[in-house]
Amino acid sequence: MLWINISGILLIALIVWWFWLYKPQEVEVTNNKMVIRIENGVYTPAHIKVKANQSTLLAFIRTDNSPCAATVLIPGLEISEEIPLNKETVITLPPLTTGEYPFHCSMQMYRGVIKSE
Ligand SMILES: [Cu+2]
Repeated sequence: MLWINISGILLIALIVWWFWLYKPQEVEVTNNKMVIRIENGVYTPAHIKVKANQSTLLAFIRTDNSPCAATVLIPGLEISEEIPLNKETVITLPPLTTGEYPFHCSMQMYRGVIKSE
């Protein structure tokens, strides 16, 4: 019986951590360019910090051959870009006002966010 209680407590701790404590790591763009890898179902990095009012280059490299991963959409900026396999594809972001700009694949399984500040 004891292990049921222990695993219950561990499960609750995990849920608390996941929903309230976990903050994905943000990566700040340096030299106005950031390389984002698309592999194993995720964007790496997925949380990108850019400087406001300044154009930024995002270079996507896709090694994930899932067809869904082949399109990156940034709805807030009306950007939709095809990302061929194993080839660097550069998207130029216009100068952004402060805020958050989510980006995702065509089915929204791969997700990331650009934070401008
Ligand atoms: Cu997808």
